[in-house]
Amino acid sequence: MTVHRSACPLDCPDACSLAVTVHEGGRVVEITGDERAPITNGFVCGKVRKLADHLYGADRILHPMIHGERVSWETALDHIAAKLTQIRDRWGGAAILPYHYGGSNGWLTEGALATRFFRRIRASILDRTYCASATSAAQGGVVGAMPGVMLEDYAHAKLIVVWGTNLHATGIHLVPVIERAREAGAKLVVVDPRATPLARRADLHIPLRPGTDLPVALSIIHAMFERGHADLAFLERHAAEVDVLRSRAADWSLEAAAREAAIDPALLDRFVELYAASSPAAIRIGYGPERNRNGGSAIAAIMAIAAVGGKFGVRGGGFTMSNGDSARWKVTPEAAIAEEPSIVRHVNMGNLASALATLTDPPIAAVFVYNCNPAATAPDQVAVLEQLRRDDVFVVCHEQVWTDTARLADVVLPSTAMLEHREISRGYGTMRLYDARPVATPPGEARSNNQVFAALLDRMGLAKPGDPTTDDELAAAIFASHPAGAELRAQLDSRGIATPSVGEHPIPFVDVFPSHPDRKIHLVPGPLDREAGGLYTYKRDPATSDYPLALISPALATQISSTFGQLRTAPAQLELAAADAAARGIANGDAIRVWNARGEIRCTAKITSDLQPGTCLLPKGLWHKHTSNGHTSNAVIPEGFADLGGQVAWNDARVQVSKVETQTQS
Ligand SMILES: Nc1nc2c(c(=O)[nH]1)N[C@H]1C(S)=C(S)[C@@H](COP(=O)(O)OP(=O)(O)OC[C@H]3O[C@@H](n4cnc5c(=O)[nH]c(N)nc54)[C@H](O)[C@@H]3O)O[C@H]1N2
Ligand SMILES: Nc1nc2c(c(=O)[nH]1)N[C@H]1C(S)=C(S)[C@@H](COP(=O)(O)OP(=O)(O)OC[C@H]3O[C@@H](n4cnc5c(=O)[nH]c(N)nc54)[C@H](O)[C@@H]3O)O[C@H]1N2
Ligand code: SF4
Ligand SMILES: [Mo]
Repeated sequence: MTVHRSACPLDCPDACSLAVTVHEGGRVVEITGDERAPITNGFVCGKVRKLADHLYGADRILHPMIHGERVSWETALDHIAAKLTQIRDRWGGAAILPYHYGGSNGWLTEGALATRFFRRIRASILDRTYCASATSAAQGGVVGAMPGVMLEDYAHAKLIVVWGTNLHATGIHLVPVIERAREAGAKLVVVDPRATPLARRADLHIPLRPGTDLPVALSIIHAMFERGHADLAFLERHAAEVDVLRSRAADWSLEAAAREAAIDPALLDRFVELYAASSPAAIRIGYGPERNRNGGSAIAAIMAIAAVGGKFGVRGGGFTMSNGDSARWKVTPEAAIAEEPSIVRHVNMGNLASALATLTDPPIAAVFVYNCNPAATAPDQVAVLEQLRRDDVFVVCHEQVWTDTARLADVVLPSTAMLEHREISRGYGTMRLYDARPVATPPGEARSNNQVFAALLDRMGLAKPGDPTTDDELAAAIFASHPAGAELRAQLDSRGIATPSVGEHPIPFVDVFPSHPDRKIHLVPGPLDREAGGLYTYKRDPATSDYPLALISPALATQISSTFGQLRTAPAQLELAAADAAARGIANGDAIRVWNARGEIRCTAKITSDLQPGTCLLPKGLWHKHTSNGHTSNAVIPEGFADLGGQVAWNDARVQVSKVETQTQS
C-alpha cells in the first residue's frame, strides 16, 4: 500500500486536499482529507470517502461500445471520425455540438484538447449556462475578479448570513467554521425557502418564496438608506452608481417585499437592524438566488447590501460568492489549447431540446457529450430525451459509468475518473490550486478526455506539429503562459498545492479591490443594466392557477449533481408542506403525479415542515430509475433563463400535484 497526495476536482467549493491509499495493483482502498488545505482540516465528505464504489462498481463503463456491441478503441474512434467528417462535409462543423459541463472542474479534463478539437472543426460553441452564469455575470459587473471573504475568515465574523446555500450538503467545510464563530458569539441568519439544517439553528430564518430575493434585497437596501444605516463614507470613497441603486430600491418597502416573498415583514425589519449593528458581517451567497428569472439582479442586489452597509475592510467582513475566477490565479488553458476561438454559432446549453428540434442552416446532426449527463441534468427533459433518441442525430458519450445519457448514445467511450488521470484544479470557495498526478490504475480500457481528443485530432488530420498534447505537455504549457508560473510550479512541486501571491487571506478593500479601472464596486454597472434590460427590474412569479406550486431542485448531500446517482437505491420523494398535501388529499408516502405543460413525474410524497405552503422540492441529479415513470424534476423545468448570463432558471418551474389512485387487483 502507498499513500499519495491528491486533490478533489469535483464541482464543490471546498476543493479538498486528499490522502489516497492505493493498493499495489493501483486500486484505491481509502481516501481521507489531509492537512495541506486548512479548510479541509483532515476530513472529506461521504461521497469521496466512498469513491471506490464509483470507481469499481458494476456500473463502470469498461469498454467502447457501438449500439450496445463491444468494439475496440480503434473501431470506435474510426467510426466517430468517419461520422463527424461526413457531417462536416455535408453541413459544416456547426452541425456538431459539443455538450459538456460539471463532470470535471480542472483544466486538463475540461477545456484542453476537447476545446482544441471542437475549435478546429469549427463546431457550434456551447454556452455553459447550467450553473453560476448569472452569478458570474453579476460578480464580474459589480466587483470583477476581486476575491471575497475567505471561508476560514468566517471565524472572525460577528454576523454570518447564509443566503441560498445548503452548506450541510454543498459546502460542509464551512459548517465547523460557522460553529466556531457562533461559539464566540456570532449571530446566524439564513435566507432560504427551506428550513435547512443551519436555518433550524439560526437566530433568524427568512423563508422567502423562491425567486423573490431581488425585492427582499432591494427593500433591505432601501431601509438601510432610510434609517441612516447606510455607510455613506464608504460609498463615497469606494462605490459607483450609488444614487441609481438608491432610486431603484426606493420602490420596495419592507412590507411590499414581504408580501411578494410571502413572509412576515418583521423578519426583514430584524434583518436590517441586526445587519446594521454587526461587524464584521459576512454574507455567504449560494446558488439558490440565481436560478430564476430575476437571478442576476438578485445576486447583484445581495452584493450591494454589503457595500451599503459598509461591511468591507475588516477580516471576516463582506461577502463570498465564487473565488474561482479570481484574477489572482489567471491560470488558463488557452496556451495549451493552441487554437484561437473563431466566430461560430453559439448554442445555450439550456436550449438543447429546442436547438435539436428547430435549428436549420445547419441543423445539429451530432452531439458529443463529455463531463455531463444531460439526460438527467438538462431542462425540458421529455423533449431532450426525444431529440437525443432520434435516429438522424449521432450521439457520442464519453463517460465513467452507465448514466442515463450513456444508455441512449450511439457510441459510448469509457472515461478515466479523478485519481486515474492528471488534473490541475482549483477551488471556487477556497483559493488553492492543485496539480494532482494519476495515482490509480483505470479499470478496463478507460481513457482520459485528452487521450480521446488527441486520437480524434490525429484521425481527422487536425493535429499540428508542436501542439502540446500529452497531459504533461499541456500542464507545462499552462504554467509557462502564467506570469507567476514558475512560483506556482515550485509550490506545486514541493507540496502539490499552491496559494496565490496575495496570500491566503486577503481582506476585500484592504488587500484586494474590485478589478475595475476605478477600483470601485459598481452598484448598477452599465453592461449589466443593458443585458438585463434594466437591472433590478423585478419579474413577477410565473405561477398560474393551473400550476400554483413552485418546485425547487437543490443539491443532494449524497451526490454531486447526477454524479454518483448510480449508487442511490432510494426512490425519489417530492417534499411538500402539510397544507399543500392536505388540500390535495395526499398523505405521507402516497403515490403522486407532479406535472405541468412540459412533463410529468410519478413518485411518492413526503410531507415536511421544512417548506412553506406553495413550495415543493424534488432534488437535482436524480436518475431515471429513481421515479416510476423515468422522469425527474427536469421534466417539469421549462427552457427559461435568468436576466443575466443566459443562466437556466431551474427554480421557475411551477407545477400541480395530485394523488395517483393505486390500482386495486380485482
Ligand atoms: N453534496 C453536493 N455538493 C454539491 C453539489 C451536489 O449536487 N451535492 N453540487 C455542486 C454544484 S454543481 C453546485 S452549483 C453547488 C450548489 O450549492 P448551493 O449553493 O447550496 O445550491 P443549491 O443546492 O442549488 O440550493 C441551495 C439552497 O438554495 C435554496 N433556494 C432555492 N431557491 C431559492 C431562492 O430563490 N432564493 C434563495 N435564497 N434560496 C433558494 C434551496 O432551498 C437550497 O437550500 O453545490 C456543489 N456541491
Ligand atoms: N433540476 C435541476 N437540474 C439541474 C440543476 C438544478 O438546480 N435543478 N442544477 C444544475 C447544476 S448546478 C449543474 S452544475 C448541472 C450539472 O450537470 P452535469 O454537467 O450533467 O453534471 P453531473 O450530473 O455531475 O454529470 C457529470 C458527468 O461527467 C462525468 N465525468 C466526470 N469526469 C469526467 C471526465 O474526466 N471525463 C468524462 N468524459 N466524463 C467525466 C461523470 O461521471 C458524470 O456522469 O446540473 C444542473 N441540473
Ligand atoms: S466533494 Fe467537496 S467536500 Fe467532498 S471531497 Fe470533494 S471537495 Fe471535499
Ligand atoms: Mo452547479
